[in-house]
Amino acid sequence: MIHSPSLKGWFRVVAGGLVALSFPVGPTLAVEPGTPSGGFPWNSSELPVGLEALPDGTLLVTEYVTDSIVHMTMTGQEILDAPFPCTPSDTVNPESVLRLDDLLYVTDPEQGQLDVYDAVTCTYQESFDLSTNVVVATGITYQESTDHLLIVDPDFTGRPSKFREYTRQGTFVASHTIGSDFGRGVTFDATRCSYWLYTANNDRVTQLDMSFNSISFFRGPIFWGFQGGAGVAVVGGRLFVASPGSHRVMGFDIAEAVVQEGCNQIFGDGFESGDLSAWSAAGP
Ligand SMILES: [Ca+2]
Repeated sequence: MIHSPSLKGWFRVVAGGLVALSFPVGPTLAVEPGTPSGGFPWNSSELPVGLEALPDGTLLVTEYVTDSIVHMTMTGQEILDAPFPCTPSDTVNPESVLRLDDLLYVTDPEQGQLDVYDAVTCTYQESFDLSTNVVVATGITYQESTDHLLIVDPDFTGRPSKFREYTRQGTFVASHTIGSDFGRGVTFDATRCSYWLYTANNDRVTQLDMSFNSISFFRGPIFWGFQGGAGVAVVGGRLFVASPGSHRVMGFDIAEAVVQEGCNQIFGDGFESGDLSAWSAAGP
């Protein structure tokens, strides 16, 4: 048995000749997770910070300077017929944004709040006080299995960084340790049943399982020559990371990233409420 790279197949020497045993189906297309792919420059003097992927594959982006939220395509073209840009009136510096149903949740680290707005009109609804349980609110995402919010808290007081878990009504539930690095942007990736977390001190994009354990990582925008990283969002097989200092949103290929188990089974069994205990009792 010999392998011939030039012929891209396996052969056996038979009676002095070569007989093909098998050929790969098509060319090898696997791309290492974390390979730059797509992305776009930010076409203004604004600094893109928070990213949120909407179901139609467009992005909400929070901007420093004017502190607005804009609505973009994956190529960076603003969607002019949507009711954006939105200027979240109760937020000093909108760090990250999450859209759930008809609401926008915007972290407001300056005021120690999570501000809630109407997702269509941008009208202010209410604020949840985070100061009791969160030192600094950076990223935010949504945990489908529990119907809860997860807020990244890098802490900065010498203790490990945490996810702070809240209900959608703003009630604190629990803290989950996610390590000693400076956590910033985060997103839940339903396709891979994982979280993706950008940590600013080491410029890493880390994939976490549903128990918040690190399972893989790749290098972020700084490694590729850009200045800083912040929010993250997943659209299909691509993960975007905002690089505020370079006025850019970078894209990374994650099509070959590990797919964790646990999410599809839950929803496939009809427990859309995410009742994990019910699922465990019933079995897959
Ligand atoms: Ca506020």
